[in-house]
Amino acid sequence: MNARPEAANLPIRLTNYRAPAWRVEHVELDFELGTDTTEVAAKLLLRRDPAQNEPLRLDGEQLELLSIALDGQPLPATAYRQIDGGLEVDGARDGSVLETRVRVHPAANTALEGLYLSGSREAGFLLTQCEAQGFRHITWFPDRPDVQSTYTVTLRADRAHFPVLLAGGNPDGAGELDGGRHWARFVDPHPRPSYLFALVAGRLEKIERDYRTADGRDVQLKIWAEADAIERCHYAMDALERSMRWDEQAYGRNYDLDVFHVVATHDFNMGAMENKGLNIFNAKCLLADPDSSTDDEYRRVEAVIAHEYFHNWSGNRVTCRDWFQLSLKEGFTVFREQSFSADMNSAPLKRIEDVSLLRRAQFPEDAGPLAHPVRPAEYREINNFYTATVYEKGAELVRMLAGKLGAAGFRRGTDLYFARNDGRAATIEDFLAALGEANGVDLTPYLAWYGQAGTPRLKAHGTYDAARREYVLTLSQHTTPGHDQPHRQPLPIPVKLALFGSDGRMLPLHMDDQTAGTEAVTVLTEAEQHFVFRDLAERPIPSLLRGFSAPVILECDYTPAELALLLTHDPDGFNRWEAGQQLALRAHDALRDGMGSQAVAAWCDALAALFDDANLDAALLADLLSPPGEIELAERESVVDPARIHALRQQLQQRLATRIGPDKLETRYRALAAQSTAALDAASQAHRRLKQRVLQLLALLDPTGACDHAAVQYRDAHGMTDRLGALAVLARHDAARSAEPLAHFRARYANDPLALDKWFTLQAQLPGEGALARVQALEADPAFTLKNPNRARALLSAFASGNPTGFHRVDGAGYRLYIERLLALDTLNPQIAARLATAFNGWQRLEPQRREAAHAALVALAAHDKLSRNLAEIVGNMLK
Ligand code: 0A1
Ligand code: ZN
Repeated sequence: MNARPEAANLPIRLTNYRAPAWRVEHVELDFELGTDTTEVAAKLLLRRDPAQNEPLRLDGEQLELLSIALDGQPLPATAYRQIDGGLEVDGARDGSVLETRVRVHPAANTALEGLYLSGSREAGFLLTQCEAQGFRHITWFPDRPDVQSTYTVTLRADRAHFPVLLAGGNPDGAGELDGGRHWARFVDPHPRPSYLFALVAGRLEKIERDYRTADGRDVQLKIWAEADAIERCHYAMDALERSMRWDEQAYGRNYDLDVFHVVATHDFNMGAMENKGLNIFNAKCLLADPDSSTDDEYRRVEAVIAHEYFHNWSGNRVTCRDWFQLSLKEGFTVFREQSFSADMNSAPLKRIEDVSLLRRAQFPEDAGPLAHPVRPAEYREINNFYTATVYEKGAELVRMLAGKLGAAGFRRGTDLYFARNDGRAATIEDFLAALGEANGVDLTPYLAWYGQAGTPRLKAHGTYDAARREYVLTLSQHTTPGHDQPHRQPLPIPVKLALFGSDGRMLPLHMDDQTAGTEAVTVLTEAEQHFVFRDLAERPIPSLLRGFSAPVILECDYTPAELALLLTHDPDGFNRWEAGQQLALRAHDALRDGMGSQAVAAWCDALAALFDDANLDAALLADLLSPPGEIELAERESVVDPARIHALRQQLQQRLATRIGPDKLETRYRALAAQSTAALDAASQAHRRLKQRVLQLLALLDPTGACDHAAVQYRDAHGMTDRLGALAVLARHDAARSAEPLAHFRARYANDPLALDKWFTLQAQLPGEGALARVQALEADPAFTLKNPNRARALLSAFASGNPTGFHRVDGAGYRLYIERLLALDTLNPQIAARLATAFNGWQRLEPQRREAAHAALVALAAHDKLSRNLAEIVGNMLK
C-alpha cells in the first residue's frame, strides 16, 4: 500500500483528487457506550467503482480493532493490514458487507475530535465531533466527504448515567435492556458524508417547540443542555425558528427530518457544528440571558444558530467533494447567515461589523505567512484551514456573485444549484456553473478569486474636464505576489459607485450614453481601466465600493473635505462609516508623521457635528466614534511598533474627546444612563453601545469622573453589557478601584464558565507591559485550565491576539511564555494549539528587536520534535 500523505506528513493536493474507488451505500453503527471505553460495531454495505481497481482501504486512527468479518466470515489476520492510519482489506467485492468492532476511550480524548467526554467523569456527557476527519477516530471508514451513505445508528448505555441518547436522523425505536441499560435507534434516510455523523449521550435537559415547515412537515425542535443551563436556551430557540422561516422565504429551503436537535457543550474546539439533525454548539454560541450575556453575544447566538441551520442545505444536502472545496459550504453559509442577520437587525451595522472582522482577521491572514486562496491548492492538516479566508473572504466572493446577479437572479441561481446538486458532493465550479447558467451569464472569470491569495489593492483616481463636462475615473488593481503565486492575475472587481455634488447631493450618472440613475456598478476586469461620466457641471466626489462591493483595499486620493462631505451626506450607511474611517486614518497619519493638525481637525470637527445630530442612529454614531483598531493600523505599516501604534491611537481618541468636550460627553452619558433598561430591542442595544463609547472617551479626559460613573454603572447594571463595560473602564483607568468589582465579579460568576471567561479576557487585554504578570497570576486561578478550549482562549488567545502592547513586549517575555503554553496545549489538543499559534502572524514586520525575539521563540518552538501535524504546519509556515 502506498504511504498515505497524511501519515508521511506530505502535503495533500487538490490536483491529486481521485473519485473514491469504494463507496459505502449504507452504514449500521452499534455503540456500547461507556465513559472510559466504548465499543463500536460497524456494518458497511460497500460499492465498488467498476472503473477502478484499488483494494479496499479504510481510514482509522487510535482504534483498537476487536474483530473484523467480510460477508459474514471472520477475516484471518492475513486478509487485512493496518498501515499508517489505514486498514487494507482483501477480498471485498461490489455489494460486500464489512463488519468491524473497535474500542475507543472517550474520557482520555483531550483533543475533542471523535467521541469524547464533556465535563466531569461523574456528571459529564458523551458527544462526538467529526468534521473534518473525526469519524476515523470512531470507526474504520472511507472518511472523505464524497462518500455519502444512509445511516442506522443504535446506541446502548447505562440508563442512570446516560438517560438521554441522541443521534442524527429520525427516531426509530427505543427500549430497556437488562442490567439498568437501555437503547435507542435513529435512521437517517438522506445520504450524507461521515463528517456529519453525531451522537450525544448523558444527563441533559431539554426545551421543545413544534414547527411546521412551509411545505407542511411537522418538526419537533429540541434544544438540550445541562440542567443549570437549560433556561438559557430560549433565545436560541426563538432564533432557530426565525432562521427556519427565513430560509423558507429567502431561499425556498425547508427542513427535511421530523426532529431537529441542538445540544450545548462547554467543551468544544470551534463555535458549533452542523451535524445532520443534531447540531452541537459550543455553549458560548448558544446560551444567552441578560445577566450573563452581552448584546454582542446575543447577536452571535442568533447568527451561529442560523449558520448551523442553513448548513442543512448549504453543506449537508449539497456537500463538498473534497476539503479543498470547504468554502463552497462555509463561504456560502456565512453569506446566508450575514444576510439573515442583516434582515433581523440593521443592515448597515451588520455590514460594518462584517467588514471590520474581515479587515481585522482576514486581511492580515492574507498578507502574512499563512496566506492561502479561498480554495487552497494544498494542505497538510485540514483543520488548519477553517480560516477567516475560507469563511469570511469566501462569503465576500459569494456576495460579489449575488450582487452581480441581483436578488432575483441570485435566487434563480441558488435554486438551480440546490436542485442540481442535491445529494451530491459538489465543487466551486458546480456552484458558479449553476448561478451562471440560471442567468445566462458566464461566471468563470470569478473562479480566479478562489485560486489566488492576497488582498487586491484598488487605486482610484479621478480627473474632471470642465470644458467637456466629463469626469474620468481611472481604476487600477494590484495584488502583491506570494509564495503560492509569483504572478497575480487581474480579478473582476465590482465597484458600486455614486457621484456627489459639492452640495452633498447624488448626481445622475451618464455613462456610455446611458443614464444609470444615481448608483451604478462598474466592473474592473483589467489591470487598469477608465470609466467616463458625462454631463457633469462640477467636479464630483465619488463614493466608491459602496456597501464594500468587493474585498479589496481601496486607495483613493480624497481630500479631508471630500471625506467629510461623504461622512455627512452619503446615504449608503456603510460608506458613510467608511468615509469616517478613512478620515480617521488621515488624522492618524498626520499625527504619526507630525504633519500638523488639519486632518485631525477635519475628523474631529466632522464627528463633533455628528455627535450633535439627534437624528443619527446611536449605534452608528458609536461606530463612527471608533477609529480603526490597532490590528488594522498595524496592517498599514511596513515596520510595526505595537507600543507606538497604541499610543498614537490613544492620542487620536483623546483629540476627538477634547474636540467634543467633557461637558457634552458628560451630558450625553448621563442622558443615556438615565434611560438604561434591560431591554434587548435594537434601540436599547444601540443606547448601550453609544453609552459605552461615550464613557470610554470621557475616561480619556477625566479618568476619575469616568470611573465614578463606571462604579455606579457596575453596581446598578441591568445586564452584562453594562456590567462588563463598566468593569473594563474601571480596570483600564483605575487599577486600585477595579480590584473590588473584579473580585465581586469573580465571586458572583464562580459557577458560570461563560461569564468567568469574560473576566479572564477583560484582564488579559489590559494594555501595557504589566499584562504578562497579570496573565501569569490569572493562570494560577483555580478556575484556569488548558483543558477547556474556551478557557484557554479566554486567557491566552485574548492576551496574544487581543493585547498587542502586552504580548509584544520588547524583551520577548510574552513570546516565551506563549510558546511554553502552546507546547503544553499541543499534547492535549493540537487543533487549539495550532489556532493559538496564529497569534504570531505578522511577526516579520515587527520592528527589529521584537522581530528577533519572535523569531527566536518560533525557532525554539519548531525545534521540538514531537509537535502535532497541526502545530508543525502553522509554525513551519510562519518560518517559511
Ligand atoms: N462546520 C462548522 C465548523 C467546525 C469545523 C470543525 C470543527 O471541528 C474541528 C467543528 C466545527 C461550522 O462552520 O460551523
Ligand atoms: Zn459553517
